[in-house]
Amino acid sequence: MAETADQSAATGGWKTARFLLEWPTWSLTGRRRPLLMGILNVTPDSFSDGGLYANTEAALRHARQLLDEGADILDVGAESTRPGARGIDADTEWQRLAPILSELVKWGVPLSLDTMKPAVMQRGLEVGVDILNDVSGFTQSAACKALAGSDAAAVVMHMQGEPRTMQQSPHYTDCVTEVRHFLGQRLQHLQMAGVAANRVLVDPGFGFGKTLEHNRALFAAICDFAAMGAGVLVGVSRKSMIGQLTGQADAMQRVHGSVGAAACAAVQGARVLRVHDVRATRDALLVMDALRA
Ligand code: HH2
Repeated sequence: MAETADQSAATGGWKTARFLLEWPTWSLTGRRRPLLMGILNVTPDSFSDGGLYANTEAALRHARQLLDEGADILDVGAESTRPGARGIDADTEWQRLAPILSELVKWGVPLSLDTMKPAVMQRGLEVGVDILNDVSGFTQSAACKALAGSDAAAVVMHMQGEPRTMQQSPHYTDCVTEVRHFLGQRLQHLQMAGVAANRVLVDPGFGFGKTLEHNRALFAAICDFAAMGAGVLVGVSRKSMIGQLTGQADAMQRVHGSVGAAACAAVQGARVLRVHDVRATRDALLVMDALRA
């Protein structure tokens, strides 16, 4: 069942549990520009900031900083999905999340939960998160059910394989077509489960079972993903593709490269940019807004 464009998150705004997130516009062209999703990893082992915000006080301080810098949405994750990561169990994941989510939900800002586990999604929904961000694309029926039984919004991401092994030998016949096919099927499935189109964004999943060439092809196709009728979220912040393109082996040194990629994604029509470095990305977007003809 096709929905009209106006009912989709691509054009009419993103309907989350508590907030309708409207897309801001570039002042010169009137076209839509992206919202910024600030990353809060409460993990000991994330690839770029593992361990920095693993205790509640440090995590909340960083959340405040992300908002002060201009984040529109906070995305909280407690399990690293970096290449090679071994998963943790749902109870461990929830123990890391519970004190942070229960506080952040009171701040009145759009709150996204980055998890692949239906049991964690369910607990997050009970606490009141607004968005479920599933890097496995709601392929588990319990994840789909948890989402459909709530008012939360969703980020549906493509991943080939699983984090532990996904970068060993990613392989596609035609990466863009295959990722688009997967996302199209997931959109259809969610719609049939009763999740309205204006709740869902898609994400090609940069770095999740992809080589640099795959990532470049997907990046060049952001406009094609946007044409699927759902808004597109782009997450490349500090990732190894930025390291490969800049020669920066240390993830903390990839800020400038990440801002360049974010600006490029914004021009191509991304609706949400998932970033570690909110201030730097925001400043770049403001300058683009002021100077682009
Ligand atoms: N990337 C990461 C985690 N979650 N979610 C979406 N939708 N898109 C992404 O590209 C994405 C994501 C990996 O980045 P990070 O959270 O910084 O690292 P780690 O998984 O090591 O915690």
